[in-house]
Amino acid sequence: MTNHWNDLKHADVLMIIGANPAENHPISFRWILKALEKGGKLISVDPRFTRTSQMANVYGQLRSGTDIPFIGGMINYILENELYHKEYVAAYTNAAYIIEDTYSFEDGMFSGYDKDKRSYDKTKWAFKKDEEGKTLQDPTLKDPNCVFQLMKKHFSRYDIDTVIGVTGTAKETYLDICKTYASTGEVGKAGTILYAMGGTQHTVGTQNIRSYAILQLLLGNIGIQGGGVNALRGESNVQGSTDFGLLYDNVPGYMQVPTTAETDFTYQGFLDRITPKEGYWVNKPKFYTSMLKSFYGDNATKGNDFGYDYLPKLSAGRNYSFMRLFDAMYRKELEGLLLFGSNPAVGGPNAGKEIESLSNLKWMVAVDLFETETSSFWQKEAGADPASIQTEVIFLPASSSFEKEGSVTNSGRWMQYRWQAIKPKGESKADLEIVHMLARKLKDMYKNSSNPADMPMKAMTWDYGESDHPDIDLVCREINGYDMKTKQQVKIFGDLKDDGSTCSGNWIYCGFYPENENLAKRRDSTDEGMSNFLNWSFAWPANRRILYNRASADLNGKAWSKDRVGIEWNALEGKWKGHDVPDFVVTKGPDDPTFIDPFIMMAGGKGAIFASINEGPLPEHYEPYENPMKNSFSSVQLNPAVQFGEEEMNAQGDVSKYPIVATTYRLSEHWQSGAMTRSQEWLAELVPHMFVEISEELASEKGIKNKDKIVVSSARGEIEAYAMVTKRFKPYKLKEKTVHHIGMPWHFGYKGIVTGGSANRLTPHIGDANSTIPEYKAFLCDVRRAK
Ligand SMILES: Nc1nc2c(c(=O)[nH]1)N[C@H]1C(S)=C(S)[C@@H](COP(=O)(O)OP(=O)(O)OC[C@H]3O[C@@H](n4cnc5c(=O)[nH]c(N)nc54)[C@H](O)[C@@H]3O)O[C@H]1N2
Ligand SMILES: Nc1nc2c(c(=O)[nH]1)N[C@H]1C(S)=C(S)[C@@H](COP(=O)(O)OP(=O)(O)OC[C@H]3O[C@@H](n4cnc5c(=O)[nH]c(N)nc54)[C@H](O)[C@@H]3O)O[C@H]1N2
Ligand SMILES: [Mo]
Repeated sequence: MTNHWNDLKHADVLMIIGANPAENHPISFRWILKALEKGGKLISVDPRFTRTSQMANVYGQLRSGTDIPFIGGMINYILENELYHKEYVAAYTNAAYIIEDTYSFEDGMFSGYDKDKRSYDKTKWAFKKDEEGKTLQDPTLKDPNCVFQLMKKHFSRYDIDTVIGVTGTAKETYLDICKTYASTGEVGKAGTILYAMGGTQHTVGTQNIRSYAILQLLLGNIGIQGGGVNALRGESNVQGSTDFGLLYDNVPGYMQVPTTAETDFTYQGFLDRITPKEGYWVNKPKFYTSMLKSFYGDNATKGNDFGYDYLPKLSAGRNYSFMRLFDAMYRKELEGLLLFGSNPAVGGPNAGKEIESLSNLKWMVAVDLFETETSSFWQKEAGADPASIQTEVIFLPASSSFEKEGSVTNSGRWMQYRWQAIKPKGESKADLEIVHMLARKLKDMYKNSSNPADMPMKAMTWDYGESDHPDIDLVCREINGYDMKTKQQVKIFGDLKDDGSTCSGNWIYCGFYPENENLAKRRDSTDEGMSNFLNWSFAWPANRRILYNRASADLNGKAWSKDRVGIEWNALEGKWKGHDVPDFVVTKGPDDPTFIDPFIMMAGGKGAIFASINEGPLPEHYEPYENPMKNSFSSVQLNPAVQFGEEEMNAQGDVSKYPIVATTYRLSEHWQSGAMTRSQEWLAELVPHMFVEISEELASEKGIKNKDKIVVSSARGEIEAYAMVTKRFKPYKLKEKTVHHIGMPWHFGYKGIVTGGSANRLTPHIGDANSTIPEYKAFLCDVRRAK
């Protein structure tokens, strides 16, 4: 989230697209209700009428996989009717930047495409620079090669009739949504966008979110109270784990993992590659070196490049995301797997094939609260022949969240400490204890080795106490960072150094533990204004509650709205004041020539309307991997930058055989792969069966009645489920034809008190061109009555 949960109450209009917080983030919904109580308007955009839709003033139905046309049409409406926030767009975004003449866009393709690699040469879309290396700009936004004009041209193709022919939305509803949301472009108004998996789990997932960001920049909705692009994160610590390098190509603090490419042979070469020439990221070497110091302590010296060579390197050009790891298992390239709290036999895409992959492992260690479908994939009940599976499975019982201490970070980037509530049951241990014991054991085993390959293990510092229970306070101090000589805690990331004199495990959390107080433990609920609660816990970065808050004020530093002051320049006192922690030195006024623009992490400090990611600098619609119709916007059917994995894993269904569009979603009563909730009597009783929601029209076409047993089939497999005949789905009237749409939860498996077919037996093994998140939300299937 650029903003945070409590801040939602300040919005004039909230658009929830690709998320269903009333059911999946129910506690948060109180802040949304507070906005509505004050007269705010709620828009819900979802293929299915949800409990969130039920609370909305306007509900827009769209076919799964058509968010870019939906938002693209809104962008076009706003540009055509000049409803954007003109001063904001011109000053705070890269709308004025001039693009090189090598940029072009024709029939769905940008310039610079390499067909064999399925990738683009992004230098073709570069900003045009003058001799001094400064980006050329046209503040009048009239130059035909400036971002504003290129964007205008690009989205002019997203006219309302073409859009609704693709999304299937009713025209009056669509116009109502355009008008209602565009009203937040007025100076002083605030609109927020909330999204989650309905937006991301697509082959165009990243561009879906880019389209929300462009819309928000046009309306001047970023950096202000009640605005933002707000990702409703998933499990309680999904935000925290991503911050700490969960993704395969990230180390903590959103920095890159080195690769085997030539540029990365030396630390300096690597730093040169990953450090941009402008924006706050110029400080990356300070953050990276401080991180290496936290990893290797005194074994990281200037002479050995701070232990850079100890870091494992990614094979250049290889992708190590979730699906690609299963591909590698399928090809028998992986021997072993450590599984900490994960149940891919139910939660993974094309789960049938992923289970086959598991059987190619020599060993697997599952660390979990329960024996899941994954840790027992070799059993008869899973449809396997145990005698033929050689994988050795070791199960380690884990303790649950209530049985251990530590912090979790919520979607609003608030790091909140949780104390242990009860002692662990039986022999179960906290994940941190398991990792701690393993690390200590490994270090002991390697301590006398002289093999250079063992140096990383030998050089690693692991000073969290001698007992099996690590001292979390020491972990916290190291995450924050300290001066290597004095051992004084660092106060802010601005104090980190690239000469090895400081350490910090994660620069974005630097400052949560200054001196002797762990701010994640703070619980002062005094609101000093605008619900930012600056003394409650700690928000990264630097306890800032709203990112890019410079944009909450105009060029002169005056708040756009007196009811919604983030920060404001106080000329009398010569400093920025307000209700948040400013993004910059507080005494630097708006007239200071060295003043940084609001989007401090970006080149030139400008919000990126134009941003070069893998499939292009502007979002363009491509149909999902499996789709019911020809792309109306170009002759290019699938996102041209999507990479294919193992061929045998990604069977593709054709519309002639599988004519129905399907999506998957969550229920309040169940949690994820269901391991936890299907083992819990009360929740199991509330939703005891796998079901599929189908429209009345489809039901009558197929001769299916409510509660009938049906079979749902896709190119990957089939499952049985009960039919729930509902008005929540309607057939979609698209340009060429009418298509049926169904939806189903993905919480079921064969373990636990209640069991049922797993939706992921049906889903495809293909994902987004940037993040590789699987396309769980749009695929083709067919339904029939079970015999
Ligand atoms: N009770 C409960 N709460 C949970 C979870 C749980 O399992 N149970 N899981 C947690 C986790 S890890 C996560 S990530 C979050 C996820 O939270 P959400 O993203 O809210 O979860 P979903 O229900 O998967 O998807 C949201 C909506 O997207 C819609 N959708 C499907 N396709 C499209 C599309 O193409 N475009 C648009 N705009 N919408 C589409 C679906 O119909 C659905 O209503 O929830 C968290 N909260
Ligand atoms: N079709 C479809 N598939 C999806 C999605 C979808 O929308 N549609 N959503 C995707 C998303 S967003 C997500 S996040 C994934 C989730 O996929 P998984 O992470 O595989 O699913 P969970 O059920 O959350 O698995 C968590 C496991 O952790 C265990 N556990 C709970 N607490 C602890 C603990 O403290 N320590 C340890 N070691 N174990 C613990 C639980 O018992 C459970 O077995 O699924 C994805 N799969
Ligand atoms: Mo998630």
